[in-house]
Amino acid sequence: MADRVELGVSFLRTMVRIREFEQHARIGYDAGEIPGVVHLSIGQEAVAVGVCANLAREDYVASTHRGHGHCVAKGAETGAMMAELFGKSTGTNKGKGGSMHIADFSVGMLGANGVVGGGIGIAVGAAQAARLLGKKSISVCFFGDGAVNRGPFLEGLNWSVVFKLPVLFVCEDNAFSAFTRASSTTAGKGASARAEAIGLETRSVDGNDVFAVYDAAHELIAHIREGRGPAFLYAPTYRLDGHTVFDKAPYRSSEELERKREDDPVSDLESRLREWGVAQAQVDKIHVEAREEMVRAMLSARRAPLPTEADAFLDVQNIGAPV
Ligand SMILES: Cc1ncc(C[n+]2csc(CCOP(=O)(O)OP(=O)(O)O)c2C)c(N)n1
Repeated sequence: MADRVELGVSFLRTMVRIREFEQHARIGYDAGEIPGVVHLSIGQEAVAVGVCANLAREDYVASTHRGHGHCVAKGAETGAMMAELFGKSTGTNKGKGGSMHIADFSVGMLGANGVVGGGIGIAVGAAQAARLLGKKSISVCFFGDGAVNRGPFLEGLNWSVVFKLPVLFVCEDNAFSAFTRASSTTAGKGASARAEAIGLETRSVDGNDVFAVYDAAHELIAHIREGRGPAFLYAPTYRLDGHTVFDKAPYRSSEELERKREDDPVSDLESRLREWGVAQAQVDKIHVEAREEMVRAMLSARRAPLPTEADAFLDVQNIGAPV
């Protein structure tokens, strides 16, 4: 039990850091300091944390357009992430990627990306590369419910089974595909049934319960590491914010939102930890430390220099040099 408490505290720390990061990103966006589009994953933190807690640094993660949580959970440094959102040269991608394209290869984060389902091919490719290079790394691919209706889903899952690749596919079903209820655009029995039909080992769990996610991912990752092929985790959760920071989500009722707020994965975990004897002071400290970390990240992002015009021509392919 002591191990579970310790694990729960570490889950809470990462979940709160993700939430604070995103709340500060919203402040930066509202203040006009962050260019581009920002998609928040507030309410979905348990999926990122429960899965990534099972990974080693040399494992890979491919993400979605809603990728801050996956990056933090995989170990990316929040100061560099915030600077990336601000478009600054100290960012994870020297300010060229922004919120939707954060990558940090040093921790195995292969990148957020703006193409729905785009991470699937990246994760499968990374798993195939690991196989060819004789590395032990596995790949995890996070994607939304919207991606299961796109071609890369069928292609990626099929390929991974044919080649028995070390990939965990994680479908984070946050109930919406942009402004549309995902249930209204997905035919048949849904994501898990499709994965099962293709031959993947599959589990469904409550995506707001970080321990349920952790335990299921643990089992599936053991299956993958034993060389028994890819696996699929279906994790229904809920997006508490709009699709992007400027979406007020008029397509759902305030009653629905209130009901879902009562199942907030962060406060659910806090209640469980208190029942297990963790002091409120310890929980409060986690919040204070996360807030301080993100305030520091904001301050250093603000002070950091923008990239120069010449930097636009570095680290890119086939566009030639400035004249
Ligand atoms: C190939 C492609 N089609 C359409 C879009 C526009 N688009 C951006 S996000 C989004 C919804 C994606 O829903 P889901 O995969 O469930 O992820 P969520 O936004 O719910 O996290 C769409 C359709 C896109 N980015 N890429």
